[in-house]
Amino acid sequence: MSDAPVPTGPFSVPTRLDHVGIACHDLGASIEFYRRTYGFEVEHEEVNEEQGVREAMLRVNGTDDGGATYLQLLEPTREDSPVAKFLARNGEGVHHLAFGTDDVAASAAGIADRGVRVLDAEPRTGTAGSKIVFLHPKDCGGVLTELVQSSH
Ligand code: MC0
Repeated sequence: MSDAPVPTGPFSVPTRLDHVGIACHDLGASIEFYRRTYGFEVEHEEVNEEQGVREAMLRVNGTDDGGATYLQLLEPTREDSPVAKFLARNGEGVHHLAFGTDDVAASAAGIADRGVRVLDAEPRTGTAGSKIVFLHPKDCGGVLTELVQSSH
């Protein structure tokens, strides 16, 4: 066990699981799998050119006040994107986890202080106008991790 203190305030601690990102080759087929198998419906779809993805958010539980949890299905829009590289290397599957926070910049700064590489110097735009940063998977036990601040 480490003697390092468990992070608490004033550091802005992530408070919930926002989504699980899943890489897929065919967004339509993947949406259909989750609809047919579990009854999950698409709440939102968009293309994020900066990240090189076409994506669908399927709500698993929660409400519309920023406290919901989603599956995020991700199909690459170009070959040099992170999701295309991931698919070429691993095939379809879980790509990242995203934790929700009220203040993504403050959470990222607190986590950087704990020795984890933050991949984005400034928050970028994520799903539905959210603010996001990614943490390096090699500093997070092999899990690509995102911090997300909902737009609402
Ligand atoms: C790569 N690695 C992963 C991984 N991607 N490990 C776990 N999960 C992943 N998803 C590992 C590789 O296996 C490799 O390990 C090492 O990291 C370097 O990978 P690379 O692809 O060769 O190298 P990089 O450095 O070019 O890219 C990796 C990195 C990148 C994580 C830094 O993919 C990145 O910046 N990702 C953040 C942005 C992103 O993923 N956007 C797409 C989702 P070995 O052991 O072989 O060295 S966008 C999104 O999700 C938005 C829309 C949203 O939520 O709103």
